[in-house]
Amino acid sequence: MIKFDCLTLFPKMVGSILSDSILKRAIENKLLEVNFIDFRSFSKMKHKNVDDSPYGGGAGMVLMAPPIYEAIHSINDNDKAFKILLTPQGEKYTEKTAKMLASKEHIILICGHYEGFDERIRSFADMELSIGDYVLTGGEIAAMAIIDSVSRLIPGVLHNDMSAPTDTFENNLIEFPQYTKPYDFMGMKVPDVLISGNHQEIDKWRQAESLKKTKEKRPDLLKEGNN
Ligand code: 6GU
Repeated sequence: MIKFDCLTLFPKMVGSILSDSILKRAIENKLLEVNFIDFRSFSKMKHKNVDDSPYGGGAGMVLMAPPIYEAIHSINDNDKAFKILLTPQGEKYTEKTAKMLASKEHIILICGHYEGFDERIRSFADMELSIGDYVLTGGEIAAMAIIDSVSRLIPGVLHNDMSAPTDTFENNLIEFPQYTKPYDFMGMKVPDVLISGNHQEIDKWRQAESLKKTKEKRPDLLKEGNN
């Protein structure tokens, strides 16, 4: 069981990934819990503002520290939770990070919006994560990516517990090619080895294809230190 508490001004957006299929079943089976906290409700400002203009001047608005601080402290056992700030300035999120997070019991995700954070918000987090080198309008899409990718690593969440270890990025490799019926699709046939019934040969072929595909598509994965 992993519990996520997601601080966001757009709870419905992040919640949309929980209403279908795998994650919905994970929640029903008590393998996963996801709560949303709209930190606007913790604003002590007249109009429930959560941002203001930057000290020193300049364009844009900056997210204020107090509503986020109060929202975090409203969560039970927040001191023991692993807190993540979602920002394009964070460490790049990979499957390795997903595995590390899958070992946690309680994760707090802090989604920013607007142009930036008050620098003091950084002191609330154990880690800052980015899902890639591009800028999103807020951390919600990153939070969805993290909740989804961590949840599928929780034992029992996927139909087949054996499927995760052969997936893309396991052992720094891309997954081998898969085929199902029909045998012949518009002249493109299933490789003979897969219908040979020889499991040793099939494993050998899959390992070789996995390596070949990785060299072609993602040679960077094969360099040491990546992923
Ligand atoms: Cl986590 N947040 C924002 N706003 N933009 C991003 C990101 C996060 N990761 C990549 N781009």
